[in-house]
Amino acid sequence: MRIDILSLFPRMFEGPFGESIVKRAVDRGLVSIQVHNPREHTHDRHHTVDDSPYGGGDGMVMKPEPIFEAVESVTGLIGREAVPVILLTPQGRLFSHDVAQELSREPNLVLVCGHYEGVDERVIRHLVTDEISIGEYVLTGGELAAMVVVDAVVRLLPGVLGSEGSARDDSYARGFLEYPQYTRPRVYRGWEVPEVLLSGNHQEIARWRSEEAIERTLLRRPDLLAKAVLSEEERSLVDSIKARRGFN
Ligand code: 6GU
Repeated sequence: MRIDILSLFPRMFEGPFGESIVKRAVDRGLVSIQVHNPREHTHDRHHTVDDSPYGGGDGMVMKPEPIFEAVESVTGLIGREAVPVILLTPQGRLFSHDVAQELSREPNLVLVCGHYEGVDERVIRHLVTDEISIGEYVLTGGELAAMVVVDAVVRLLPGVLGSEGSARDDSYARGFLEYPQYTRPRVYRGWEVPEVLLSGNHQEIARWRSEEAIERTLLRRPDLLAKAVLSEEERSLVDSIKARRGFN
């Protein structure tokens, strides 16, 4: 996959993409991530990227020309049509595991980080193909949101997660929250690891984990369970946990 990001603050990406799993994915050639500054696509002496809004009002609006030209230079490099151009904005559709999976199937993504009071509407109407928000709060810009999207998408790419875990088993992919995990020591400050995990009985361990995951999901996120696709065994576990815990 190739990801191109347009941002007025390219250095913000150095930390998150220069560490850990995303960095390793880049180093192994599983993904290429390029950050471009629209300011380099201005033609005036002051490299102007924003201006006051027509009609008046507070704040500044990102001008269309540097964004169009930056995106066109990128899509020109890729040399193909129909590349998704995604604006990160609180106006967008809500990001989720499903959206991450959808994006992970694309060979190319262009992410545009919005700033100031917004982006000239012609960018949205005639250049952008999708708008994404990462949650119901307002950030100072789209950069952190772009990092979140890239992180969630890259870990789904084939080969990125090795023995550290399989994306297929993600709690959100299965519709459950995760079961509790423990590691050594067996007793820490008097708190013991659940006996079943030391039993060596893999069938019992698997059942305990399913029960814990289901119980936790029932308590914290019943909405997830409502849309989870359950095996017959999981369905009967859900019913027995509900009965035991007094859920209806
Ligand atoms: Cl994508 N951008 C900004 N500025 N704020 C946000 C957001 C994006 N998603 C949630 N809040």
